Amino acid sequence: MSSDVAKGEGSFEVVAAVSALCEQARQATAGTPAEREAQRIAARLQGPIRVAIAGRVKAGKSTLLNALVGERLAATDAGECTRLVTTYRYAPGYEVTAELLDGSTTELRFTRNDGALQIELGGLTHDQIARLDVGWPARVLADMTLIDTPGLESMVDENSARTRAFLDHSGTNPAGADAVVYLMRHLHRSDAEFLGAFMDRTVVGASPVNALAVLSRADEIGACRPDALESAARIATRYATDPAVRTLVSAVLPVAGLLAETGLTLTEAEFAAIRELAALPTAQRTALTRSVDDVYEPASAPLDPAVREALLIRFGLYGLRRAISAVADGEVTSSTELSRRMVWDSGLAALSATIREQFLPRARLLQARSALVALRGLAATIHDPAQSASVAAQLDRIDAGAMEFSVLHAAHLVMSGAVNVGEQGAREVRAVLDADLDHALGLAEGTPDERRATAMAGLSRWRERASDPIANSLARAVADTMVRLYERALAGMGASR
Ligand SMILES: Nc1nc2c(ncn2[C@@H]2O[C@H](COP(=O)(O)OP(=O)(O)OP(=O)(O)O)[C@@H](O)[C@H]2O)c(=O)[nH]1
Ligand SMILES: [Mg+2]
Repeated sequence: MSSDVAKGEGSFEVVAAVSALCEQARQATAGTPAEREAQRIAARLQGPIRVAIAGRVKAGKSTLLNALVGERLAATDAGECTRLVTTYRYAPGYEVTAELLDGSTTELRFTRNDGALQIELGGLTHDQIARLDVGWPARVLADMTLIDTPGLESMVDENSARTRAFLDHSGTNPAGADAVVYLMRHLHRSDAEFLGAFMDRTVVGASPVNALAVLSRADEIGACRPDALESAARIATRYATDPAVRTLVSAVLPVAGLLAETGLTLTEAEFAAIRELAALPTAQRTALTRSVDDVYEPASAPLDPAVREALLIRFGLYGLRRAISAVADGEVTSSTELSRRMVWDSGLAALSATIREQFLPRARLLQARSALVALRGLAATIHDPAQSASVAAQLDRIDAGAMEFSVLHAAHLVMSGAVNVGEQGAREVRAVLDADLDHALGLAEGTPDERRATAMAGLSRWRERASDPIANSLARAVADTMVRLYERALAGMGASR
């Protein structure tokens, strides 16, 4: 085994095997409607990782997506587009297409209104459209395709059904996403339960290896008080240790998506308006932003009420107060500085970093797994029984034999808390998921004898666990995987001597 076989970018063996199987499935379905699905699976395996943004209605999903991209692409109003799954992927130019329920696609016209993308459905209604696809030359999208999903209202309503169908990782429904960012708005018990139900019932493949949670609209916590973001951070930390949450996601990060979105798309006109409000006497500006109603109060400020309303929509009450006082106190003196301040406050940087650290190194592996699940669905639809059986048999072979999937499975068991291997053991398992094997196992440095001794020590540690009579089968599976990794590393050392 090459030393980087368990690493995301290095998972060539399993990706190559799955790619070859995609091609076989394509040939077996040539000329049938399923051929397109085979092509789609193959294309997804090659493209960037697909990250879905999911959560309840109005959790702030579209706003957060815009913040991640740095442009106002996803609709945050009440229009029809919020009810559709929309994929935002990198393209050298600008293009918007609708995939209809009958499988055909049609190009859609779009405009930009005050910087916000507006898609014209051209007479189509949302119930004719399976999903929208937006190609856009935004840098972030070169690394990951982002997918906005309709809000989950309940586990039964139609919009939720679309989201669930899209994310479903089981049965015949090929999963549309390789990883999920799940937004929770408030820390009501029901949100944790909802997260559990959502993950259990709809994203069977989701686990701490490919799911993060965001405590969204963090600025609104505690009625937008000045310490809202600090409270949000504390609550998110507490939430992350809740067993019901920890088994499903690897982290809970507080983010005020609106602050980030507006910060990244701030206009000079908006800054000028903020500056005008900041110039008011202290008592007057405090009174102006005491509540949402006060902002709307026609006689209360120099600006046109429509401008104040627009500011409220763009900044939120917390953001408006914060921006006005930052300018009034001289903390920021230009639109660039205000923009930077808002993005900093929002918590976006930590989320972006976590997505990059946790999803990107595993991207190829997660994609290979998604493709495998999708191929399983496709195999069942291949008419020629011999071909269908051949594809299915190869799927089984890859599934059971690929070391990479064993590593992914072990990481899932450890990170979700299903198996306890101690802190050091857990670090080791997580490391082999993301780093090249020698680095992950501490075998990259030292003399050959030292490296061999380290590997032998690791091997005996995990062998002991693997043969522990009181360990359950899951714990043994994790230990067996680690034993195999150390054995291979040792075999590699033998060969290089
Ligand atoms: N104060 C504040 N408001 C936010 C934040 N994020 C979103 N909002 C507001 O919440 C409302 C819903 O935001 P969206 O981003 O459309 O939420 P969504 O989850 O995509 O909503 P649906 O797609 O309709 O389920 C909008 O009015 C946003 O401006 C935030 O971080 N802070
Ligand atoms: Mg939305």
